[in-house]
Amino acid sequence: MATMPADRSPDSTLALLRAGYRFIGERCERYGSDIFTTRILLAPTICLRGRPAAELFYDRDRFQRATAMPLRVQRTLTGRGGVQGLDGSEHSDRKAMFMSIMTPAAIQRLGQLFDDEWRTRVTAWEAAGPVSLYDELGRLLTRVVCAWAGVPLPTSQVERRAVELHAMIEAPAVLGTRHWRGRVARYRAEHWLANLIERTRVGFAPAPAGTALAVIAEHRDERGNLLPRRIAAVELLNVLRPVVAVDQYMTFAALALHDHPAWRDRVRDDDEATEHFVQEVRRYYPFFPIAAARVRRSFDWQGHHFPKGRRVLLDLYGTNHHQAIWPQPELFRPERFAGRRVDPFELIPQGGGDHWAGHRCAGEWITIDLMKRAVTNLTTTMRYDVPVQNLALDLHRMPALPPLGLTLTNVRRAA
Ligand code: HEM
Ligand code: MYR
Repeated sequence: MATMPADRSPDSTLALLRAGYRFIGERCERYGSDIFTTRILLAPTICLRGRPAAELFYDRDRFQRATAMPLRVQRTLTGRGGVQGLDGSEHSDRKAMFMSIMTPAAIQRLGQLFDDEWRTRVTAWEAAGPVSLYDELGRLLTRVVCAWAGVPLPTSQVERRAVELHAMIEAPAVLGTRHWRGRVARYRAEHWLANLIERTRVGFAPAPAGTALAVIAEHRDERGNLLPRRIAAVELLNVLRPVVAVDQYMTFAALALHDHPAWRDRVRDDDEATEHFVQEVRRYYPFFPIAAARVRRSFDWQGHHFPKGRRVLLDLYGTNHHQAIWPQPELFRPERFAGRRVDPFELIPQGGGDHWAGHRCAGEWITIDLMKRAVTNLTTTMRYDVPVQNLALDLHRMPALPPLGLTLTNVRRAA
C-alpha cells in the first residue's frame, strides 16, 4: 500500500480557515501529490484534488453524505435535514423534487423577472450616489427569487431578508460575530418559511403551481408523507439563499469586465462569447471551496487505503485551477472554453458528476443563465465608472468578497 503524504500538525482546522482557498492546493504542491491526509476537527481527514479524484468522490457506492458536513456549516449555510446530507433513494427522491423546479420555462421566467427588475433598478442607481454592486444585487435577487418561488415579500421586508440570506452565506467558515450572525439569520429565516409552508398547506397562502413554494409544500416522500415543515423550510431556503448567492458571481463578472475591458466588446451581442466568459468566471474566481463526504465502505484507490467512516474533502477551487486540466490556470482566459467540451469532473465550481444521481448543484443552470444576463445588463443596459478602490480578493477569506463589494459611480442608462 502506498503511503499517503501526511500533514504533521496535530490539527489543521484553524490552518484551513486561515489559508482559505489555497489550503489543499498548497499542501498538494508541497507533497507533490493530489492526495494527502491531515487532521481536521480533531479527526483524520483525506484531502483530494484533480479530475480522477473528483470522479472518485462522486461515486455513490464509495461515499456517503450523512454526517459529512461539519455542524458549523449546517447551522449557518445549509441547515439540517436537507438534501445535502441525504444518501441513496432518500436523496434521489428529494433531489428529483429540486430538479422538477428547474424546467427551461421556469428558468426563463426567473431570467425575465431578473431583467425587468434590473431595468427598474438602473433608474434608481442613476439617481443615487455611489452604489455597492454586491449589496444592490443582493436586494435585487432577494426580490426576484421570492417572486419567482411564490414567496410573498412586502417591499418593507426586502432589505431584512437580503441581509439574512447574505449572513448565512458569509458565516460557515469564520469565527466570531460573523459566524453567529449567520446562525441567528438561519433561525429567523427557517421560522419565517416554516410558517409560510404551514399556511400554504392549509390554504391561507396559496402558491402558484410549479413554484418552489408549491412544489416543496406539496412534495410527498417515498412513503407518501409530506416533509416536516421545518425540513420543508430548509429546502425552500436551499432555493432562496443560493439564488441570492449568485450576486457574488455577478460581482466577480463585473470585476472581470473591469480587469479585462476588451471582453466588454466581445460579449456584447455574442451569446457564445458571453457563455465562455461566464464559465471562466465560475472557474477562475473563488467561491465554494470544498465539498465533504465520508467513506461508506472501505476500499483502495491508486494504492491508497480509504477506511470506512473517514471524512474526505474534495478541493473544488483547486480542481478548477489544476495545472493538468487548465493550462496557465492563474490566467483569466475565457477563450479556453472555445470548442471545449465541458467535462463533468473538470469544471466543478458547483460540484461534479450528474445533477440527478449525485449531489451536483441543482441550481447550476440558473446560475449560468443569471450570470449571462448580468453580463449582458452590465455591458448593454447601463454605463458606469469604477472609481479607484481596493479590489484585491483575499483568498484567505471564505467566501472571498471584494472588501466593499465593488463600488460603482456615475451609473446611467445606456442611450
Ligand atoms: C449544491 C455551489 C447556486 C441549489 C451545491 C454544491 C455546491 C454548490 C458546491 C454541493 C456539491 C456537492 O456537495 O457535491 C453553488 C454555487 C452557486 C450555487 C457556487 C452560485 C451561487 C445554486 C442555486 C441553487 C442551488 C442558484 C438553486 C436554485 C443547490 C442545491 C444543492 C446544491 C439544492 C444540493 C444538491 C444535493 O445535495 O444533491 N451548490 N450553488 N445552488 N445547490 Fe448550489
Ligand atoms: C449556497 O448558498 O448554497 C451557494 C453558495 C455558498 C458559498 C459559500 C462559500 C463558503 C463555504 C465554506 C463551506 C465549506 C464546506 C465544507
